[in-house]
Amino acid sequence: MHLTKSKKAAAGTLLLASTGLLGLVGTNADAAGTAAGPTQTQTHATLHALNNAAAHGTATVTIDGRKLDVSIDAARLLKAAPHAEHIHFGRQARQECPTVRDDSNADHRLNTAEGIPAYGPVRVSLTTRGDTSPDSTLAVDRYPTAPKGSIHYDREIKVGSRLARAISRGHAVVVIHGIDYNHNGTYDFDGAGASELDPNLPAEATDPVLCGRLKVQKGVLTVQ
Ligand SMILES: [Cu+2]
Repeated sequence: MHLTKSKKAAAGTLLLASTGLLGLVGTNADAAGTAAGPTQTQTHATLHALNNAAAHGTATVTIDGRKLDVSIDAARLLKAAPHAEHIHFGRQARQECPTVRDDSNADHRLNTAEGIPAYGPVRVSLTTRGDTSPDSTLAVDRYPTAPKGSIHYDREIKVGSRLARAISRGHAVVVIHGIDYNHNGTYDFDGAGASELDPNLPAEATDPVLCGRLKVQKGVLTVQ
């Protein structure tokens, strides 16, 4: 009996060891999880327009432990208006950007709520200052305002280790909000009524305009 037990234990150890090895070969970041070494993972998203917007952009998030270095460039957004921007992630979500098939009420626009099955809830509010938690999802006075229609955002943000791991595995999505449907140069209720998130805000202020999944960049640490 004792022999069987120890054999089992040995087999278990072997299995663990080989799993660890696989991890090392697969993704450097996760295998080294506990190490405090210089293990960074870089993720990158091409931001594509939603809701027939003309906007475009890119996002880069470098993960180092629990530290995120977030950098976003976007253009052709509504000028001089706040653009809420977030990192969305949901374990149950499809972990991608929504499509027209997510327009569940068939009103020919995707609001933020309709996108949640695709990109999940807000996990990080990419504010310019102060709190970056989901509490700041609609903190319109602390988001980039795109003075010339473009955003250049850079901020270092600390998050929980589980979220950091999810982002470093390529499961998170960057979403920028705010779209001037009726092209009158401002967010107003004539464009698409009230926001489903806050009836005091026009839907134009909260509907998603740009979206991209943060894909893991392989080989960025390779020395040539
Ligand atoms: Cu968002």
